[in-house]
Amino acid sequence: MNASSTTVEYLTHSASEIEQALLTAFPHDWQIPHQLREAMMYSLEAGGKRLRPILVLTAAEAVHNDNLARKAAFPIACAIEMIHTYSLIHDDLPAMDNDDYRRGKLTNHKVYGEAMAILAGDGLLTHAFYAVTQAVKQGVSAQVALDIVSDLAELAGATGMVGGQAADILGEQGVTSLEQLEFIHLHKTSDLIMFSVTAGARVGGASNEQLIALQEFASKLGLAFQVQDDILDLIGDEAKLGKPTQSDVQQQKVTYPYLIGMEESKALVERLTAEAKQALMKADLAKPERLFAIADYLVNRDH
Ligand code: GRG
Repeated sequence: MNASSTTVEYLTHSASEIEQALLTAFPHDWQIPHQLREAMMYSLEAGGKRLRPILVLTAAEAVHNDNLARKAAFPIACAIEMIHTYSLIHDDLPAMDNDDYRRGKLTNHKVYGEAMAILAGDGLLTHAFYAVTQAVKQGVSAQVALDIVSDLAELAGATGMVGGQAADILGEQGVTSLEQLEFIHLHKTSDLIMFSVTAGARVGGASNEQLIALQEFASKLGLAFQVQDDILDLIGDEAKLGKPTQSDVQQQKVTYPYLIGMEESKALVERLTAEAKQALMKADLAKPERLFAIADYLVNRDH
């Protein structure tokens, strides 16, 4: 991929590289019950933007401008996509959102049944930690791999995404304040984005100052991504401005447009993206252009 390729070309190319890598995530000679392997691969191969793994690769290259850092980051890119995929499988279960479709395909439990869908999620979650350890074979130091394992547990687990999901479920009876909503989004969505940027930066050999600036970038970007997601959901539901749709009411779904209105939400996405880009400037990176472009792309995305 040369430096002049467009952002869409870059994202498409990176997504297909990640999809290739995911195909060999579970070696073919491993003894895995056939249906479990199929259920895990069904969701891993179901598409999606691959945003989180792309951020891992792009952050590594941004800090250390060569192809080696990017290459070494692949196992970690696969790991975060496994975590993201498991969270979607579990989120779609009858006990949670009870969804029939995801990424235009039947949800995992609709195809393989609830028990196998739970196990497919469990298998992906556990394997993600194995995947991180494989980065050592690509030249990542054991200390950096250990730091990444620790970040992953913190940001994906009870203090991170799982905690955000729990707060969301517990708050369904009445999320009324922006603070509550921000807590949910920061953990449910931003934390995996935080992990991706931080892990890539660690692989690239970021200094402490760079890590701090990149983490500020990630937290603003993650929140902007979620507010934009809320906006797109509402547009997709042919919603009325600033009012909950019928399905929002049924699911008691409280979103940014619901709490602050559509125009305010759009302004918030713009503001958070601008702040994210300011933080990126502070990081003083070797090759920041792709990260800037991803921030712009996300704010303008329509799906
Ligand atoms: C079940 C532990 C557990 C957590 C679930 C991911 C999640 C937490 C819930 C899914 C619902 C949701 C809208 C979460 C917000 C994060 C988000 C916008 C997920 C969708 O991510 P995209 O847009 O999806 O990157 P693709 O399909 O492109 O990968």
